[in-house]
Amino acid sequence: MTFKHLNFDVSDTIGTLTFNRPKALNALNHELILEMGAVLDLVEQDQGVRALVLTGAGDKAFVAGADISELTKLDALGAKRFAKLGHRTFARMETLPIPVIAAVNGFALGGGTEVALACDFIYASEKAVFGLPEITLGIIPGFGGTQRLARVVGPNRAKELIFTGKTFSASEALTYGLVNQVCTPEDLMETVMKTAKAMALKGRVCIQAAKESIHNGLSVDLETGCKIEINAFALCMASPDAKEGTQAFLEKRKAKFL
Ligand code: CO8
Repeated sequence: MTFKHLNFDVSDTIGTLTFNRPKALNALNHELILEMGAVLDLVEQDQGVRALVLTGAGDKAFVAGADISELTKLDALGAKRFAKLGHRTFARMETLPIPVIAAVNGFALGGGTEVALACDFIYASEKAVFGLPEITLGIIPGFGGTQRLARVVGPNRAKELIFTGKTFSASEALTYGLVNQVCTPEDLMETVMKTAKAMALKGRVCIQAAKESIHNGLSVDLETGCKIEINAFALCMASPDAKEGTQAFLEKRKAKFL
């Protein structure tokens, strides 16, 4: 399948979605978000894809936000529809049964930081620039930024960043806990792929169970979260992953998961 505003390819079980609107620094327009949904459909249907990586084409931007020229044409109801489309699409990455990693290679502003926040975790190039500058445009983050940023970096830091709209570097993002690892621009994709491949070799059921437990546990109290974990653990024990993993340990060999 070919797309107008992004590239998608699968290599060695890792899918890579590359935002590709170089003239607009990969800004997210309506069509691009629909294409992103189509990629998520493909990934969901293809058991051979074991991890998904999101990055930006070129060396300048990951995603420079929602497309501002499109935003200016929206009335309140149009804005609501567009915001809902973004929310629906980004939320699907959280429920995808495989790891989703953002490889942030440049500007990740507004919707760019928001799409990265909806991934399971972020690796960034030293050149990456993050920020939720919507306030400077007279709006607020509308693709989940007020919610996910506050959950990841805490409400006080999120308020500082959202109220000022200031940009911040990859190393600052690392200290905030927004980014897991900072790499040189040359090493970014190789480092991300190495991590993605390590995860792709793990059992499908355990990865899904761990992701669901963490994600679903975050919106409930600890006791309910622990119950979610107990059920997910039981599901793992009934899966071929647990049989293979434990047997391989006893036989002193490396596990080979399906
Ligand atoms: N939308 C549309 N076009 C963009 C965007 C964008 N977000 N960002 C950059 N571009 C375009 C520029 O207009 C320019 O086009 P042209 O060459 O035709 O003039 C081209 O990309 C290159 O950009 P610059 O010349 O500005 O490049 P610089 O290196 O000088 O600056 C920056 C790079 C700092 C990234 C600068 O382009 C910039 O500030 N961009 C806007 C960043 C921003 O404010 N992002 C937030 C957007 S709002 C948002 O994301 C809301 C999300 C929630 C939506 C909810 C739905 C309702």
